[in-house]
Amino acid sequence: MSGTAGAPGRSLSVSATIAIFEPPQFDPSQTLPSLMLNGEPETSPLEDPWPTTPSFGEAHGKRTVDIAIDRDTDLYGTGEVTGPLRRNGQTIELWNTDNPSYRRVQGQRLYQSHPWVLGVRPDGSAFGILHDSTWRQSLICGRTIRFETDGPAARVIVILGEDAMDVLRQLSNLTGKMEMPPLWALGYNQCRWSYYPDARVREIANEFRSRKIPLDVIWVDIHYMDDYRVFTFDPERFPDPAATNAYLHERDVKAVWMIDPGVAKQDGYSVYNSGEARDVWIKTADGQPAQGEVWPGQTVFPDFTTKEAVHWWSEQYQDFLAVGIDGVWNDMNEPAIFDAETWTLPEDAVHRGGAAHAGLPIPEGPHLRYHNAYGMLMARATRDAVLKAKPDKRPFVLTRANVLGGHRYCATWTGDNRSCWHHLKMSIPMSVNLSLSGQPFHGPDIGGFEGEAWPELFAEWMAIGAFFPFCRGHTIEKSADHEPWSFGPETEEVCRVALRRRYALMPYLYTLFRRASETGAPVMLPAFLADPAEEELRFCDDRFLLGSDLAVEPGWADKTISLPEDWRLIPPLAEEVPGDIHPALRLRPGGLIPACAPAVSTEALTLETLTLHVNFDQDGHATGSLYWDEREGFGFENGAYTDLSFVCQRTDAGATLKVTAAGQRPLPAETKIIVIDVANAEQPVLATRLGAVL
Ligand code: NBV
Repeated sequence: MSGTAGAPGRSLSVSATIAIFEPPQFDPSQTLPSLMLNGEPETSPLEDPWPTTPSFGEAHGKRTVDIAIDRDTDLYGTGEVTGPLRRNGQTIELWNTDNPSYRRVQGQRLYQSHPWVLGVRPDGSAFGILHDSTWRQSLICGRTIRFETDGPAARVIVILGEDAMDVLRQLSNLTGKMEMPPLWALGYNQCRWSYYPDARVREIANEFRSRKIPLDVIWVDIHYMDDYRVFTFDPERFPDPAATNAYLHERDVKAVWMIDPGVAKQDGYSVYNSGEARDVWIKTADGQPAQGEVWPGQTVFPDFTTKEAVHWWSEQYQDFLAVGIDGVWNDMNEPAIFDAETWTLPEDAVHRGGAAHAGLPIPEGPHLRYHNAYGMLMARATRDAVLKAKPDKRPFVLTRANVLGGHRYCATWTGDNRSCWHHLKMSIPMSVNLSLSGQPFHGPDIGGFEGEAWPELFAEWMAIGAFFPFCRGHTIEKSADHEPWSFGPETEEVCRVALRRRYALMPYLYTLFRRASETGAPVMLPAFLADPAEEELRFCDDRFLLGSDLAVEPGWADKTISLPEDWRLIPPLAEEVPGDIHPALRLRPGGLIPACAPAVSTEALTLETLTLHVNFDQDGHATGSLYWDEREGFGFENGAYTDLSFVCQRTDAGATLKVTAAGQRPLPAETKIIVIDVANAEQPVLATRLGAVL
C-alpha cells in the first residue's frame, strides 16, 4: 500500500450491523447529503469494536480509503462492469462514460457508478462497503478494497450480514426500495434505433400479434424527433403521435419514447428559449451555459441539481406525455458529448444546487462531483414528471447513466453492447453484479446493439434473455432487421417459445418484483447462493438464479460445475421446448413457484389456472408465494392485491396444500390450482380450486 494511512475520525453506529466511518477532518458539505442514500440515517457513537474498519489516507495526490479483507473473501458488486462475476483482482473507474461496445479504456468505465463492494466469506457470511461519494474515483479490489478519489475524503458505510441477501436488504434500508413497476414493463420490449415512420411502428406491432409472439412494449428511438430536438415530433415521420400510440394501445402494446438531456441551442426552438429564460443550464466555470455537440448539433444541458431546472423539465413532459406515451427512455445522460476529448462536460462545469434530496438542499459543486449523479438526477426528475402527468399510473423510466441509489427512480440497461458471443455470455455477470449493487431492474440489449446478430446468436440470446429482469431486444441504426422473425422460422420459433416461458412465469416474476420493492431482495441472483459452501460456484457466471428458488442454466454453461443435485429440472412451462437451446430451469429443494398459461401480452394473462411447481425437500415439504394485483396504478397501496402463501406437503395419496391469503383483491375461489411435483411431472399430485384450500 502506498501513501499515508490512518485511523478514521468519528465512528458511528446506525444499527448493530451498520457502521459509518468518517475520515479525519471530515467536511460533510463536500459529500452530503448523500445522493445514494434515501435520507441521512440516525446514528449514535460506535462503542463496540468493529471487525471491518477502514483506513483513510492519501496517495498519488488522491484521497484513499482501504478496507482490509481476508485472502479467502470473494468480492462482488462494483456496479455495471465488464469481466467476471467475482471481482477480486479487478480495478474499475467510477466515471460514467458513453462506452460503445465497451471498447473505450478497456471497458474499465461504463455508464453507471456504484462505489460498492459485497464481500462473501467462505462460510457464506457477508459484508458490504459503500464509499459514500459521487466524486470521480477508482475502485481497486486487491489485497484491500481500495477507493481512490479525486474528490475530498468521504465517509465509508460498512454493513455486516448473515449472508449476501441480508447485506443487500440492509443496503436497501439505507438507499430505499425500487418502486413497483407496472406489470407491462416486465413483458417483452421490442426496440431498434429507430422504428420510423409511424407506419413501421404499427407494422411491428401487427407482426408480433399475427405471429403470436409475446410483446408488451414498442420503443421509439431518436428518429421520431424533429431534427433531434427533444420534446418535438418530426412532422413527416410522426405527424400524429397520439394516433400511433392509440393504435398500439388498441392492441395491448405500450409505447416508450426517448428523451435525451441535451437541448438544441437554437433560438426559436421553444424548449431552448424557455430553458434559457429560466436559466436552467449547467454553466462553465466562467458562467456561460456549458455546451457540446450531440445529435441536434450544439446543445446545452439542464442542471438537475437546481429546483428551477427540475420544475422546468417537468413542464416539458406534460404535453409530450399527453399524446399517450406510457414510459420514458433517458439516453446519453452521462452526459455524453461527441466533440469533447473527455466525451463529457468539463470537470469544473458548475452545478448550482438548491434542489432537495431527502428534504435537504443539494449544494453547489463542480461537475467532478455531480457527473456520476447526473443520469440519476435526470431520471429522478423524469420519473417525477411522468408521475405528475399521469398520477394514476406507475411511472416507468429507463436510464442509461446511473449511480447507486438510482433504482429508486428507474430501471437500467447495460448500454451499447455488441452482437457477439462474448457479450452474450458477459451479460450474465454484468446483470448479476448490478443486482448485487442494489439495482433490481436491469438487462442487456438482447441480440447485441452494435454490429448484427445472426440466427444462432439471436436465438441463444433470446432464450436466456427471456429470464433477465428487464427483457428488451434492440439494435443499432441501419443494421439489418432484428425482430424475432427476421432470422428465419427456426429462430422465430425459439423466440416465441422463450418469451412464452417468460410469460408463463410472470406470476413468479411479478412476485419477485414485489419482494424487491418490499424488502430490497434482488430479482436476479448469483448461482453461488444455491450453495454458499461450494467454492466453485463462487466463480460461476454462466448461469444465475431468478429469486432464490429458480436456477436458469443455459446449454453452454460449464457442466463440470453443477448446482446441488436436488435442484431439480422443472417442466418446459410453455410447451415442448425443442432442442437444447432453451436454458434448463431448476427448482430449489423445498421451493414452490407459481406459473400460469402464457399469453401474447401481460394484459391478456389470466390466472384462471395456477400451476404450482414444487420440489419437495427431504421432509416432503415445499413453500412459496404469489403476489398479484391490478397490474398498474396504485390500488395495491390501499390493499387492492392478493398475496398468497403456499405450504405443500407430500402425502401417500399425492399432496396437501394450505394457502393463506393477504390483501383485499382476492383471486376467485374457483381459480384452478394444479400442483406438479417436478420429481415426477407426468401427473399432477393435486388438482383443486383455490376456495377449497384457503
Ligand atoms: O438513440 C440512439 C442510441 C440508442 O439506440 C442506444 O440504445 C443508446 O445506448 N443512443 C445510444 C445514441 C447513439 C450513440 C451512438
